[in-house]
Amino acid sequence: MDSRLYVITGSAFLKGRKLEDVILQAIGGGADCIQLREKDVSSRELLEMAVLLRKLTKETGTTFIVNDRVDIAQAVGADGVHLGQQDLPIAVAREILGPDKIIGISTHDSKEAIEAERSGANYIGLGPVHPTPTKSDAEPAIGLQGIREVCRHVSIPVVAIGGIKQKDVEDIIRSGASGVAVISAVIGADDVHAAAKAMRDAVDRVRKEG
Ligand code: TZP
Ligand code: MG
Repeated sequence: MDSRLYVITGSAFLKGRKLEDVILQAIGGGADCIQLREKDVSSRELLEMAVLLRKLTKETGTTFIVNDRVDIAQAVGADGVHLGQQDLPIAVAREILGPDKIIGISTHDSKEAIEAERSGANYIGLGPVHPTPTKSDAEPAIGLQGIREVCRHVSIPVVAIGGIKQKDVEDIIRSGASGVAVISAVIGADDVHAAAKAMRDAVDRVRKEG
């Protein structure tokens, strides 16, 4: 699970556009992983969105992850699930999904990151890197220093998240993250394809440096 540009849904940023159009533009620009994350919809609506995104991601060879909901990930044959510190434990999700699915978990510091790796997570989300209005209950920002610190302690991929704009991407990857996860910078962009491409190109540039 070595995602370079991990794009997370956020219906609040669609501005009247269709989710499938926006996601296809993001994938076209270079998003290699899509996460379905919607906090304010019913289980039925979430399932419908998951079915749609599973279809699009399968057709485009893109990894598909469902936030929080192991049941919905399993029901639609998603590639994996993304858990928070207060969601099901990794061991329980692993028991349900089996050894081949991707399990990621949100982390904020080295202690959580080390525990995630020890528990068998395939990757960690790490952040927020910068303050972000997108997640109202986000923890304090960790900055590039926080990324460097955590990356010294784990060997699973570290996907940085939180308030990330295009101009931040190169420094984040140079600090040791393997990729960046974004909501507003891509989903909320006027030109979604161009925004995704600029971020993906920035990741690729730095990773080519070595
Ligand atoms: N987890 C930590 S920050 C965040 C999540 C889901 C929000 C990321 O959204 P944005 O718009 O890219 O800051
Ligand atoms: Mg969660």
